Amino acid sequence: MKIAFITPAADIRRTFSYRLADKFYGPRHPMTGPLILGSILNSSGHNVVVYEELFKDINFRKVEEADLIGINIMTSTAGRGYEIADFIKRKTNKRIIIGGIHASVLPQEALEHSDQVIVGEAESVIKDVVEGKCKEEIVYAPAVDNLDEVPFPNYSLLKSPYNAINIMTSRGCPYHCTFCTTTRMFSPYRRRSSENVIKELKIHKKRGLKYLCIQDDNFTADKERAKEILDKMIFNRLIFKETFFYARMDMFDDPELIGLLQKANFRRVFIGIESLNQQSLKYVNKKQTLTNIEQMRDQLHKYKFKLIASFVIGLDYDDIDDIQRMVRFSKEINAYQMQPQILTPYVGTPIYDQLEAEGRILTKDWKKYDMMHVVFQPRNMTARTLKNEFFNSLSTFHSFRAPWNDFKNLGWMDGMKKMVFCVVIKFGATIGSIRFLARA
Ligand code: B12
Ligand code: SF4
Repeated sequence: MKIAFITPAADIRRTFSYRLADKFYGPRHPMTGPLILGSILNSSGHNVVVYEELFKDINFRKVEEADLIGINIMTSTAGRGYEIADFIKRKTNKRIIIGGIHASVLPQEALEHSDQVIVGEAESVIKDVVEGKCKEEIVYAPAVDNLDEVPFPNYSLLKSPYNAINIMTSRGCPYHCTFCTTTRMFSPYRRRSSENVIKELKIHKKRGLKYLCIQDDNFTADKERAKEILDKMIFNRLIFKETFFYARMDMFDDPELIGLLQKANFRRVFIGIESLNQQSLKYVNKKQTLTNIEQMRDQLHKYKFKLIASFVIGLDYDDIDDIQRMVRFSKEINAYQMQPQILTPYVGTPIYDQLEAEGRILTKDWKKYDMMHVVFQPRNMTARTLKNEFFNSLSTFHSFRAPWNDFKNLGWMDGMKKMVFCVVIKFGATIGSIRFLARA
């Protein structure tokens, strides 16, 4: 059977300017889900292609050649996914299956736009569903027990451009922050063996890709296992031009781990600081304190990490001062990027349940659930102020002076990249703010 998987992209991300900025900025990598499912189906004799709308417009004439179309949706892309599904159905009446993190929490909604929906990790059921042996409209798939048994994502199926590899060495995270969706989708926390990870990395290295993105929600959750993987990467010379990963700030508690991360060129790290307000940290169950944050600040200057400092803004205990403190702190620690994320209550999380019960959800237009729109009523400020502070914080952090320290600390290339990035973000934040105020 001919099968096409599509991962749709949000409207803003399909614009020419966004794609251009993405191209310049660095690693562009796909979601691994469809590449893994494609790999399973391909080995069963099906003819599979995978499209990522993020990187290039999809040629729907080609998609229509398939007998079955699989669509992968997260919340902010659900609307676009449904548009695509309805369009293909109207035009060709082809079979459509929807899956992914959003379909897994709202399967009935996804079923309005498809023939079948798979809830959860689809590896164990995809073949039976595609081959018509599993006929339920909503199929509940169990979490994969042994991740080492999952086939590697097959990048040769991908028909969209990319320049980086996305690899997941674990699924889920042992923590349970109240706003986090992945710990609910990928539960319980599971790990691949280091041998299995190295086997996959060797294949990617041979293919000559320069960028590696470790997309585990928390790569250093199990520090001993992370060290084992890093050790083996160094031993096998599996070093990439730049490796990106997500971690918690407690990674700085382990000097041996930091040493190995540096040696393996794991340079770009995304850390969820979330808030500089102790009450807010407790409210989101982050299990980290202001003292931990100060300890990280004192460690950071010793190492050459390109830190993406991520914060959730608009939490119930935060006020405007906290947002402004975030900008000052990000500058103080010389964050390579400051990423304020407007609190987004995803369905299925405790934060969503709380805000829904309090009647504070302002819209269920999923396209706005992208961490850049205010979709709930904040407690200590208006929705308008929160949105404005989001733009202001981006504009203030990305000042024209911001890259100078990076030239000094990280070198010419990263300094230049940061400079262009600052111009783009400052410009984007200014335009965004003007458009928002004009509409309000
Ligand atoms: C890689 C990634 C990206 C990449 C690439 C995305 C792309 N190409 O569209 C980048 C960095 C660009 C990105 C961007 C964004 N992302 Co993102 N991303 C991820 C990340 C880290 C890994 C995805 C992955 O490979 N997962 C591993 C595989 C195994 O899981 P999977 O792909 O979901 O597949 C499984 C199931 O979903 C299912 N399945 C998947 N596809 C299909 C298809 C069918 C037909 C079926 C039946 C089943 C099925 O089976 C698969 C195997 O088990 C996830 C976090 C995570 N842990 O998943 C966040 C995540 C998906 N992203 C998220 C968000 C919010 C965003 C942004 C909105 C961020 C922003 N502020 O702009 C944007 C939106 C981009 C867009 N497309 O418009 C959230 C989504 C939350 C939600 N509930 O919707 C997540 C969960 C991160 C988080 N911690 O909150 N992202
Ligand atoms: S530490 Fe990160 S990945 Fe883990 S639950 Fe919290 S936000 Fe989610």
